[in-house]
Amino acid sequence: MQGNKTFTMIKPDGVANNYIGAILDKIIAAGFNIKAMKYTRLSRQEAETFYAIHSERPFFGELVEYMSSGPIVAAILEKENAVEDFRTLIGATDPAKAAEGTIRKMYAESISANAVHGSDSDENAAIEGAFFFSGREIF
Ligand code: IDP
Ligand code: MG
Repeated sequence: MQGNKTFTMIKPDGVANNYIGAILDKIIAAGFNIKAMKYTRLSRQEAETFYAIHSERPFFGELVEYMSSGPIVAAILEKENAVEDFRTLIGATDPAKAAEGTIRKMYAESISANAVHGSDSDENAAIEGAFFFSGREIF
């Protein structure tokens, strides 16, 4: 059975370019409910932990540096088939390859600074949500 929750971040470029409102509008218009949300910033060490799965990839250093470079918005979202539908809404990792109308196509700067994160599985959605939120912050 597909889960009904996913985890997202509006990444430092999305926040710095003042796209928080526009991105949240698209998320809500697509039928997602916000179950938890916070404006925060990752330390270097927290970014390393969050992206540990990518630690062997050549872009890991760049990714950690970038994700800790400024504030982000973290959120847990709810919708039927949330993980898959949210990945469709955000589009491909590289905005140059993302479909028209997707969040990354509209708001991302580059393959690294690509505006939003979206969990890739129900299991990772649960892990990533728990990284930022405790039970009493989730509605
Ligand atoms: P995803 O965010 O679409 O799931 P992943 O492959 O899981 O993409 O990569 C995680 C993040 O690492 C991407 O969102 C992007 O910020 C960064 N990233 C991925 N590939 C590259 C790359 O080739 N160069 C620089 N950064 C990258
Ligand atoms: Mg990923």
